[in-house]
Amino acid sequence: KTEQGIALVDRDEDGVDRAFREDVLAGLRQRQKAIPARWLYDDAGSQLFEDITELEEYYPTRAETEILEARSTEFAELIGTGRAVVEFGSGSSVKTPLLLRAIDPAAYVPLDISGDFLRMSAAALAEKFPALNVYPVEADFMRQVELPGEVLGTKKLGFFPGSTIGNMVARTAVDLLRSMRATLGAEEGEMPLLLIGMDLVKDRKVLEAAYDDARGVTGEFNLNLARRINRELSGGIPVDALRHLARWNDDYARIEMHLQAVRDIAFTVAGENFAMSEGETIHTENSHKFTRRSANTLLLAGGWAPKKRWTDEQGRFSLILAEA
Ligand code: AVJ
Repeated sequence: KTEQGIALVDRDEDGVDRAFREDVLAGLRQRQKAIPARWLYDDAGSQLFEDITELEEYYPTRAETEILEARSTEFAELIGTGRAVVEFGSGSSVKTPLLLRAIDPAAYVPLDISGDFLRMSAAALAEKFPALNVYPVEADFMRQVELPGEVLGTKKLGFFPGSTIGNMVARTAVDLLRSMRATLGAEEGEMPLLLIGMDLVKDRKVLEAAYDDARGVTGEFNLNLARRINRELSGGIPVDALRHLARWNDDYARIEMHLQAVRDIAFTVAGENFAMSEGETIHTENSHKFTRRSANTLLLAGGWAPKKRWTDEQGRFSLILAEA
């Protein structure tokens, strides 16, 4: 059964997400304009990302799905049954069922900032697993989240697939990993587990193609952020004057997405004036790639001890089981 989600997003009298407005305004005031990647995922952005996962060039979803399909017996052995699966982000129609079928959990709790998308995917999942208790929670999981009373006292498995952790700089990723520990009851001595996907460093051409596909879907995903700002923050960004840019930053081991001005532009957002000269960019996303060691180091810094690691056949992507 599907319980009503709990709305925890802070909106002002006009329904504007306060955190979104503050992040956008602060980001546009910087010399290198930058907006945190999580704002790419409104309902339209989440849908576009689902489209990205089906692209030929975008290998991470297929690679991670391959691991989930191949290792179900090992998951059952190492994780066991009867846990409450807490997914950080509302589940995809492909990956989450693979995990749930492997470990037969007591409950499934998807956490997502995007309420409509959350309820849609939770409903689809509840239909696939009629006997499973599904408790969607609309929340920003960067902070500690209070889980529904129904799963208190049940051992937790956190599930954070997709290498979403790669969207964060190390400092933020560590904060998130620690919040997850708290959300999952580590401080109450519950010894939660975490199953986390982390994409791996590889050939630059493969990486850049994955984030700049021939059909331009990733470009639409990136430009949707500008459209969202115009829609939700009474913005006047001339979207036609921006182009999608994806490039590998070798020093930081990450793919960066930017929106680049193709001419000088001036616009307002939420009543504030901004300008960009030709060639200037808004940095919209980082997608960090890991090595075995850098992945382990990050997890340890966040309070998680890696226990087991799997990769796909081609060694492109890793899935790591860690314990608090
Ligand atoms: C959702 C973070 C896994 O970084 O690969 C895909 C987002 N951005 N194409 C990624 C994304 C552009 C994606 N994650």
